[in-house]
Amino acid sequence: MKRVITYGTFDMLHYGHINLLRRARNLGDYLIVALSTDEFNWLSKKKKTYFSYEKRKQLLEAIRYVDLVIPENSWDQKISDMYEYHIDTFVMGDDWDGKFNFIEEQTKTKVIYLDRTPEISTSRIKNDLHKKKLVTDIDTSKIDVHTE
Ligand code: C2G
Repeated sequence: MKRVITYGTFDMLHYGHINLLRRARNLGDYLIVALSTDEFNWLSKKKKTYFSYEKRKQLLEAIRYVDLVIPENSWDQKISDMYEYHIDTFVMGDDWDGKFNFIEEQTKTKVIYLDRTPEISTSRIKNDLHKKKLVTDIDTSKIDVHTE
């Protein structure tokens, strides 16, 4: 069984995350997501998430590509994770390109960076919602809404 792992915050889950998770899962037979805890997000990424760790975990566990969700508590857990979970392939979006090559140098785990999905991000969603920019490619005047 080929085991794959990826790490992230996955706040306000969107299709960019799903694209990443689907491609990561397709690189093996079993996908683990190391999900950043609320404390790690705040202390190490200065990020405050909309959804708590428990809610983000619940969302990820509902995705067909995800087999196991574990906590990411520290930048420094990756090497031990590779051994503890017998990981064959480590996957991240290419906004992290090169940042985790040390994993391939120090373990038997292969490191792969996948293209990020353009134009979508959690911060973009927050900004657009703030500016009330909702779905623009539907001409609502053409929608024939039946009132029940
Ligand atoms: N991603 C993507 N396309 C997007 C947005 C995100 O492919 N449009 C990918 C990112 O490259 C990352 C994953 O989805 O691989 C999760 O993204 P974030 O939740 O933003 O994760 P990040 O804050 O980058 O945390 O130790 C690693 C960190 O925990 C990564």
